[in-house]
Amino acid sequence: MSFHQTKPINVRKSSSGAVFNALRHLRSWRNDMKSIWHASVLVLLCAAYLGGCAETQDDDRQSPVLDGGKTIHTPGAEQDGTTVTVPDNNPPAGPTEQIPDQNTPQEQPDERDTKPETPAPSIPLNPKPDDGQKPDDGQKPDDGKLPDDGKLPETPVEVEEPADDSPIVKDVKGVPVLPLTYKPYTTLQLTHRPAIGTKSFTSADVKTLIAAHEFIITQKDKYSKYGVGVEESAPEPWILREKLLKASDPDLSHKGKSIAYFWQVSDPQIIDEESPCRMEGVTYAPYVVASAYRPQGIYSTHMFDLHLQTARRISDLSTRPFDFALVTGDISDNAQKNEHAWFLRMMEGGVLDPDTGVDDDPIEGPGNDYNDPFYSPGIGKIPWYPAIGNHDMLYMGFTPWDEKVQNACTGGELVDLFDYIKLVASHEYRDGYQNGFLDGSTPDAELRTSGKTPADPDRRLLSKIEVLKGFHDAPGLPKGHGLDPEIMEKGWGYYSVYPIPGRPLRLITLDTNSGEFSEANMTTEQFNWLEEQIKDAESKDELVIVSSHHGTSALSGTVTQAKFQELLSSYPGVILHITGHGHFNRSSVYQKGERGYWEVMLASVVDFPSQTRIFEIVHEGEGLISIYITNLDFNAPKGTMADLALNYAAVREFFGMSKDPIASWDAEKEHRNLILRTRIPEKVYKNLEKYEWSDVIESEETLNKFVYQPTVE
Ligand SMILES: [Ca+2]
Ligand SMILES: [Ca+2]
Ligand SMILES: [Ca+2]
Repeated sequence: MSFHQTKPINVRKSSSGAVFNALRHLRSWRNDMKSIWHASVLVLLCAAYLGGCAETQDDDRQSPVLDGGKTIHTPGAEQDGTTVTVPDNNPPAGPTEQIPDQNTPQEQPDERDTKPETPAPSIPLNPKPDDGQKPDDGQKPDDGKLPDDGKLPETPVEVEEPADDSPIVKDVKGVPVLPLTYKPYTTLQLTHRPAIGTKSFTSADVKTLIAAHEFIITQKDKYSKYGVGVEESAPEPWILREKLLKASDPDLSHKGKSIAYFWQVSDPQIIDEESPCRMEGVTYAPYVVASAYRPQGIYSTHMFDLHLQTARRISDLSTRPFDFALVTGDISDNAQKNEHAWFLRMMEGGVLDPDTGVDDDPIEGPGNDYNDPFYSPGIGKIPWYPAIGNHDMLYMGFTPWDEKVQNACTGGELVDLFDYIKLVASHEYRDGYQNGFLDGSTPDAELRTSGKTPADPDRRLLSKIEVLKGFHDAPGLPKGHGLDPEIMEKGWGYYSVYPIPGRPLRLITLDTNSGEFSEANMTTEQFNWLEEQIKDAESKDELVIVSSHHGTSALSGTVTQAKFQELLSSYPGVILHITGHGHFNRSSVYQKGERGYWEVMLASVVDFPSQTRIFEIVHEGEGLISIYITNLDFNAPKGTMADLALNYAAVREFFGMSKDPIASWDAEKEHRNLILRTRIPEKVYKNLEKYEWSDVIESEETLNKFVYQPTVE
């Protein structure tokens, strides 16, 4: 293997406590822009590469978004959960209002807190010797095997603990399985932080080189020299958030019952880097839009597979497996048939060859480069429920496609599709921008902005209905994955299910795609359906969680953000809205009087910090609910391709994705590992009490008890 290994280095701690202020950065961003046209291109790339701008822009990522592809407007005040920032078109809530109108759930300033927020104590609900080991009862409730396909390996493989943390190397019938670390860990044990600089080059030196374009993002051979990548960092204990409680609420009864234990993964954006209709060429444009290029993109399948393996191992090691999994959209980067197929193959389990066009082996031999086949163990028997995202159905996630785009994607000529984007096509600087792709025959996947590439009919872009049917017909559990054929026939992917059969917990999955641009929209028809679902749940005293690809802040159109939030909070059995799309972690609360719920957004798989998360809903007794949220980094041994991908993902943050990636990452800690508290009505918890639930709180008893020794250099 010829990896440019980025070694962990010591980085001076950046000033912590950076206050998010979207508006301030928006203004500075405006000042920095050299032309409206340049802004337009950034906009397109933002949409194309991030899943959309409004939701992707945190404090450091502000840029405008296209409105219906025609005009430019500033994004809504993004939910950063720390400071309420309000752009001009969204006046701030009046002092007497409790609902920030048009502003997605924002955590209110501390003075509104009814209870102080403190690091969550570890609650020993079922005290047992804390030896960091799971009881070895040899009784795995789920061996993770699918019933009859015979494809899956024995899991987990029992191996002797190695002296060091060398990876478990396995293969299935000669096809390599991407290795995991010997021991599992969550971010309660270990995190990865962006790093820049070495003894020879300070972080300031390297930033100067980047600003002067003397160090550009495609120069992978310089990453190690300049010390850009990740370093191992401190564990992150849960932060307790009790904004929805009243001071009069009783304390924990310590009689917790685990109602639901599930995994969320979002925005893997599986990439066929050899596809000729990609936009990597803009990296070399006059203004060097470095974010158009993802150095980690060639490893997108590795990143997703490692996340899948990491989560599944934890499920297997828990007292009970995950009840279900949520896949909150953007499973492909460009809606291509092969990208979808790779995702579905990894979910199912089996051999995956992430190569397209002609068969390449850029580094001779198996299992040593991004285009080599590998064996994915799959998600096993964990039932999974998808929410469709904009990248699953639009060209590069931001615009409907036509025959011209389709032909460009499946053809062998590099066709410059910037001509196709009207906003850009006529501008004087147009010639500097072009499509580009990565050469899958070269060890470092070199960027090509001209010439031909071997064509591949599997690069065909899928229609929305094809994507929905792909989810519906995918193997694994449950049959149909929740999708409602009747609603699908109308072109929509929303549905409502009981994810734990026979239990009064309802999952409502929304289809927030406008179909016209990257941002969200909701038809009146879907809104009315949602209202019916919520009323039905209320009549049956059920607990409700909502999932969707887009967060509320991305919602525009007839169904306003306020109207949507008002509906979700109309029934206090709705406790949680789970989203993706933004490529960062955020938490916010919507509160109106006695009512309210939490909205939580998960980072993406494809971009730094590349995390998934485990939720656990615990009924603490008497209607008090704790929602445990624990983020996962994929457990990749050092030096493996997935580990390299995480380093590369962090590198990209230093090339224009964030003004200060380290400070942003530190600040985001407030939205990663959390315990969210809320209350549910008496009739709902009395209903829950009619059923038997596990009294093992997996977050406490399993996740918090992993023992992982960080690598000592
Ligand atoms: Ca490939
Ligand atoms: Ca190829
Ligand atoms: Ca190879």
